[in-house]
Amino acid sequence: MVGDGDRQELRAGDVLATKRREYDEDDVRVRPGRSSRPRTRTRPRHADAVEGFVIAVDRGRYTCVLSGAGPDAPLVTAMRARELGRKSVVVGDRVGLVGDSSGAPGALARIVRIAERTSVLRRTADDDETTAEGRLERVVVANADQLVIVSALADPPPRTGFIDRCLVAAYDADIEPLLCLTKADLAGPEAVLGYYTELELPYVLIRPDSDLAALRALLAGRVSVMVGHSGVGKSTLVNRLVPDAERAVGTVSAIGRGRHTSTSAVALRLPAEPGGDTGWIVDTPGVRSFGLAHVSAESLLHGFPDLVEATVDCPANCPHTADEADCALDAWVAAGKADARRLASYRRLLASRSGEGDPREPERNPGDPLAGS
Ligand SMILES: Nc1nc2c(ncn2[C@@H]2O[C@H](COP(=O)(O)OP(=O)(O)OP(=O)(O)O)[C@@H](O)[C@H]2O)c(=O)[nH]1
Ligand SMILES: [Mg+2]
Repeated sequence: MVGDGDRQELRAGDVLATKRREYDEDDVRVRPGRSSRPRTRTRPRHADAVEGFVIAVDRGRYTCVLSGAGPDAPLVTAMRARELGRKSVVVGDRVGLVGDSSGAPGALARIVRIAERTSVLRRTADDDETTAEGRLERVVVANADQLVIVSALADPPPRTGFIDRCLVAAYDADIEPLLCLTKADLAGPEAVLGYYTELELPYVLIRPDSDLAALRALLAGRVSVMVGHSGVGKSTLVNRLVPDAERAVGTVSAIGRGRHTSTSAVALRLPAEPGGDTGWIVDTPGVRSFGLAHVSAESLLHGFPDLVEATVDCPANCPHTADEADCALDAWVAAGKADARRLASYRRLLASRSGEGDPREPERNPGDPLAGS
């Protein structure tokens, strides 16, 4: 929303342009028309702001790289300017910086504006929008192009319900999903890939000795964010992709849960591919669940492109639940057009939003390995 201050400033700019035209006839030809002039939210006193990209956030300090700066340029530490109000700044944000942006030791810049975000990946602590926890919405990362859903094939076992939730979040945020199956040395991918047959979901398989060329090609020139349970190998992978990343790597305990080794999101610059742009990979802390309270019931279906087509045959306002006799999804699955487990997963998600289902293990689907344990 444009605040009053901004509107005034736009008007002031318009007057200035008109006046200048009186003095310089050439100006009329070169200046773009009024309507095509880009609207700017720049406050005059920050006309000197430089653009930065937020790569880490830690206790009110934001680490940024200046746009256009090479990999060896110093990092800029910044704080938020008061005028940002309550707007949060997250990893991936493109910001305007004023003050000392030299990156010299002890230098502190100020973030005076946040560029409009091209995407916002959100999650809530749980699914329940009626509780404080459920409403607590976290922005995981801004401006990501790709969501790398990292799932181990064993230790911890894959949870298709979790992957399904990440897919919902990706489609909801308009971020392309990529399934990254790690620990392929410990178990085969057949069960997980079989579950997603109808989806044409891009995927990569990772083992400790695998060549990462295919993954590097998919990451080149884009901002990708990794999400996954603790212990699935996100930081291990980042360390392989970015040789000087030095991300801490944890051990997976006997019960198959990692220890949340990484504690905050950090964006790392990927080595440039020959002739290509550099890209960024965001390592995030492991999450236990991916709450979707912020996603409307209708939007949930967008995470299930293999089912969505069937719903044109549903009655108006069909809730798509199992007890809705005329829901077209059952016939669609019976005709072999989608996997019955995907429909069950979708309905479990619907149920979890209305407070049904098992809140402790919302992401475990019955067909998953070790699902019964
Ligand atoms: N066998 C095998 N082990 C792996 C592989 N990738 C990672 N690991 C191990 O899995 C454990 C956890 O790896 P991390 O990279 O710390 O996992 P993470 O996803 O970053 O975990 P959090 O930071 O807690 O979210 C480490 O002991 C790794 O050595 C793999 O491909 N195969
Ligand atoms: Mg980690």
